[in-house]
Amino acid sequence: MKADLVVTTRIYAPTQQRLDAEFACHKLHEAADRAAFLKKLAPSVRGLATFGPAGADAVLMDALPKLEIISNFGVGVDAIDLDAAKKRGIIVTNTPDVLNDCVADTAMALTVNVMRKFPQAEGYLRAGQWAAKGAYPLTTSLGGKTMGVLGLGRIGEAIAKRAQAFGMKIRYHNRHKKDVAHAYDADAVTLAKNSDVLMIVTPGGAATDRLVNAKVLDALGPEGYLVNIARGSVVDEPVLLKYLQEKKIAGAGLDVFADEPRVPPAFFTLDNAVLFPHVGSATTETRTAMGNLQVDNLLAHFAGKPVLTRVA
Ligand code: 8YV
Repeated sequence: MKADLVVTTRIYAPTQQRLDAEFACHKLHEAADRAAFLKKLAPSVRGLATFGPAGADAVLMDALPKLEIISNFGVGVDAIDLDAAKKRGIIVTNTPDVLNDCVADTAMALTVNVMRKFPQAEGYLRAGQWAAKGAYPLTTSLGGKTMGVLGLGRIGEAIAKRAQAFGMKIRYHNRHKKDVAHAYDADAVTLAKNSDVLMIVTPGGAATDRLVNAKVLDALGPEGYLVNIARGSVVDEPVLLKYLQEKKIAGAGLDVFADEPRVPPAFFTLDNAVLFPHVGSATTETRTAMGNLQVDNLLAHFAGKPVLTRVA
């Protein structure tokens, strides 16, 4: 008999197909009466599959007292109450590493696009302005500039490697200095001051909430660019919007926002921002690998084996 599994939200279809083949899936997002749905499943459900922003809170964990494992699709687990899971002895897994390259590619795409203004240059051509007005205005080179990586983890390292291939110098800030060749700055303000591009790669959650605030953006200054592929919560978004409007920083490349998928419309009118709809890991290959890891973690647990990628 297949084990019961609660699925919190709509997930990548091939992953859902694999889950359906292995488990008796119960879709919380399709339940007309959430409380009744959970009450019925409470005696039997030992596993839960969730997806990035849907997460899992303490109320949901309490509703499923037999829960042993929460398997997340995504590396970021800021929407899962990790303290609540720990208290209840629930294992939490995520999908690290398999997305590093794609997210790092996205980080570089934002960096190149915001500094070289390629989306605007293409718009200029498409609007017939090249012939009408002449060459597109000059932009800013990446080579020789310094990228400050805020959060030099596995994704940060993949971004640093790419930025170096573009001729950029790398600095970083982490809570603890790492054994790496890059220059270290003791805090986010100093890193921003020493960088032309501040690249946000930290996890989300309470520890990094609005870490990039007015002080950090002041340190980045009017020639500096901000790129965020981490979580919108890491930036004070209203302050960032104001700084972009008032040209207190040169520009921003953003893949993530504070209240996705709702992006404050004032961002849409900015000509110094490049905006992506959280597509960092959004390729068929990477999403397939993430989904497979999510399912494999559940299968390992239900086979009585250690999970593959447990969140510390
Ligand atoms: C996903 C991400 O798009 O892995 C993450 O933490 O932010 C992205 O790769 C998101 O988690 C949706 O699951």
